[in-house]
Amino acid sequence: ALNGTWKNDRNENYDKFMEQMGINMVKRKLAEHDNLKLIIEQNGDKFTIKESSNFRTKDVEFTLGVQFEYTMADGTDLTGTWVMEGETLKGTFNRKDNGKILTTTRSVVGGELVQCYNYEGVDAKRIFKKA
Ligand code: MYR
Repeated sequence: ALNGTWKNDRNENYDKFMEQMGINMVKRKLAEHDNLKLIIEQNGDKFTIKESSNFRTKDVEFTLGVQFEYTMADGTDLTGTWVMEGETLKGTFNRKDNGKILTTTRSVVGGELVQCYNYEGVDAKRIFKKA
């Protein structure tokens, strides 16, 4: 159900979230309108995510329950795991630079892909429409 091509349509509280992550204002302004596109392909417990945005293109592969590394567009390194709970992907990632935890979920709600984020008490959402 998560499979497909998803284009960012709008965000909720994303600026505050990025601020909590320590991202400076100039980068936040650019990131708010980064034209993020995710192509999600699930095969059993393996996922391939083709991420593209104004910043970069990147292929990410992971297996549910298996720890992997991910570098954010600003260079911040994370290590963590996605698991599936029902129809929802739930991710727990650790920042390598400070050890703090970022949690995130992905689910399809009303035909839209909703990705929720939490970091240090601040929640945000990025909402994507199917391309
Ligand atoms: C993926 O499934 O797309 C790869 C792993 C994603 C890890 C969690 C994403 C965190 C990115 C946060 C960016 C927010 C900028 C402050």
